[in-house]
Amino acid sequence: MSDSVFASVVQAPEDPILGVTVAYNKDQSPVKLNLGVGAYRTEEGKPLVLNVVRKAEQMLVNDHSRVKEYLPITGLADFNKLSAKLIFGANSPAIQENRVTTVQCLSGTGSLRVGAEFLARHYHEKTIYIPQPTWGNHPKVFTLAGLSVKTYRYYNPSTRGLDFSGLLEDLGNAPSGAIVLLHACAHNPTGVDPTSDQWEQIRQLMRSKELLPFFDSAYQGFASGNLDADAESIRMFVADGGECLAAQSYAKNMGLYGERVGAFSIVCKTADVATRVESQLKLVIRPMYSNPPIHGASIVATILKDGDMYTEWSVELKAMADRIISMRQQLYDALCARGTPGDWSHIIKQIGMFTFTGLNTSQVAFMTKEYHIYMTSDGRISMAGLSSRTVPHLADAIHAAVTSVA
Ligand code: PLA
Repeated sequence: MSDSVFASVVQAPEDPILGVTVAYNKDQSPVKLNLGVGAYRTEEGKPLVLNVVRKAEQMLVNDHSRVKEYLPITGLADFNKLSAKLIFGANSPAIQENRVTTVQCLSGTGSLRVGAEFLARHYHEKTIYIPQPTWGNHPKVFTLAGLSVKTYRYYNPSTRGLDFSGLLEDLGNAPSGAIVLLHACAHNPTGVDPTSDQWEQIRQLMRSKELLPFFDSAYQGFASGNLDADAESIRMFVADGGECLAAQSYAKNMGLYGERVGAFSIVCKTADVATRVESQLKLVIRPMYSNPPIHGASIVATILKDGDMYTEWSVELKAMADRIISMRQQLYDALCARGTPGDWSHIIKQIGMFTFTGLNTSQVAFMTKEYHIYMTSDGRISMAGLSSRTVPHLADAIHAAVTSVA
């Protein structure tokens, strides 16, 4: 037999985030703990399907008038309208003036990719500034779409807080028109968000320099437990009448991870521009995956359009957010109780799904080897994967890592 025509293909490394789950799955230890990927778990350590999602699915299954036809290229129309309302606000003038175009995409990642492909084709400035650090997939998505990626300062490791002056300086030095990727809330991986005042300063600077905001909203409702509060940053940018882009994911806030349901919106200056923009988004999507899947979007639309189900969702969402916040407190208390050297107050100060612990690569490797705790090598842990039962084990591991590994 002759060699494979692919014989020269080299083995690729695992993904820095999803590869953590691959390693976790291979571990036979009964105490193993996966704090890598940001996926919500219950106090019992189980994945959660929201009650309201089960209910919506039941309604969909029982409705025999529903068929499995292709959706339009832009997805489910109801879903798109409701998604825009969810993120921009029920009374958003931009929506009322028909200046917003929203297309259903494959969760947050697909929304970012469609948006990036559109910008690469139709926007004059091809440079996108992303925060340093950011979600590991951002640079890959934007580069593959044809944009050129640069970073702006975001996080100061010594304060474990926002490097606000660095951020303003770097955006101030960006070329006029450059695209700027902003995490709408619950910044991943740092858990550090600007305050409202800081957002306002960022907005003023960006508008004065004509920088184009591209919001990644993967955690609406997960940061504060309140859907409106978590959209405040985006709404500030829409309220000034300027243009902006937004990628929405329902993976975390509705627990629809594997359904791959999300939305991409562009807020334009006029309805006429929005119509033409949408026509071009269709040309981006059609050769990529033709049209999006129907099931997840139907679940979301069912919940968003019914007042009672919407309320039920927001209660369940708040419960998830609250459980994460209580895990922060429990972990912080457990480290204090152990007298673990260092200041751990960032655990309770940071926002959203993750804690950026400050543990280094060697300490992370130690915790995985000795304690079977899996996390990304940058020291990020998913608080959503933790429970009262597993906090002591994690605290023991952190204590041992900090006291024995430099
Ligand atoms: N944007 C940010 C900032 C994210 O953190 C994630 C997911 C996404 C977009 C994309 O999510 P979606 O495509 O599933 O909607 N980040 C996860 C998972 C939760 C991942 O890496 O894919 C994470 O662990 O960082």
